[in-house]
Amino acid sequence: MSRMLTIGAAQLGPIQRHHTRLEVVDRLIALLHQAHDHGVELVVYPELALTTFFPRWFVDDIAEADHWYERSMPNADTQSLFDEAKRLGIGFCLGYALLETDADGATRRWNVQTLVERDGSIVATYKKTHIPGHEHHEPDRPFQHAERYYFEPSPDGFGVWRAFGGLVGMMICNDRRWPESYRVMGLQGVELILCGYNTPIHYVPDPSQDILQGFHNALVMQAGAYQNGTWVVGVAKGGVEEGVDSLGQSMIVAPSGQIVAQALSTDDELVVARCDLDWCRRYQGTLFDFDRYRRPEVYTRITSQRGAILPD
Ligand code: CDT
Repeated sequence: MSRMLTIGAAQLGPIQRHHTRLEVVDRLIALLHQAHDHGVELVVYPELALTTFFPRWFVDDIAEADHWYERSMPNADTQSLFDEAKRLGIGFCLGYALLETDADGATRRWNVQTLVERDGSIVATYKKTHIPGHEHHEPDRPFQHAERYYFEPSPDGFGVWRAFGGLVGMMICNDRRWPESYRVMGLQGVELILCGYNTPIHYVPDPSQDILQGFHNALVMQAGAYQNGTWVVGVAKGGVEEGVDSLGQSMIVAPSGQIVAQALSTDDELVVARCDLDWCRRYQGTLFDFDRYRRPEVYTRITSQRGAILPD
């Protein structure tokens, strides 16, 4: 048996502050056309794929940052991407910042990815769960990573949806470093996890990690794929954006944990792989037969506590 899906990881190079949404959407559509030439059925774009990674700057009045957020999806700036993808019969996953007003009139700010099927219908919008970085201005840093100021952590957790002939989940950037992200989706039978990221090479709290950024990126996605018997597609916005160098190395990882395709550059680059969703069964039905081998009764700490509690 095989359920083949041809997937394109559509890495982006930097988006500078002065680049308009329409300029960026032109780049997304150029990658979509490359994808079409390769028979791709699903294109995955990075986290915050419509703008520069604005959490690197702090503004005292958060309303001054509202222009970085979308109010709806699709919207006037992105409609051409939706139209062209539908015309070509290609689905896609797009990361962006979303500003919502809730029923009480409160403003809610999210870091999201929307998954769109080949017929143009929206499958789901996933909101980022693990929000890294800091809440307040830290003037001694060479650049900020104030995601915790700009985005709320989603209360929804990790869903899995029937789409593209399989079971598809999403996560965003820092989510990929947490084994729980993959496992919660694994427990819903996930076969394909889509993940956009923006990962600065320089990790300010501990620069000894800088040289390991590529290793850690591959390590977590390969482990997450293997331990849950799922495909994982990780897609970067890389290169030097407003003076901050970010990791490329977009990759498509098989349920075996093997990298089957990887970006060579830190620019706009399409990486393609033919992914057999039935390959997941080899792992989910054997070594990682969860129902047979997992021991949830001894894992209660996973959900009952957050930080480590040391023994006496
Ligand atoms: N965008 C995002 O989540 N980036 C983080 C950077 C490290 S935390 C400052 C990441 O996990 O790649």
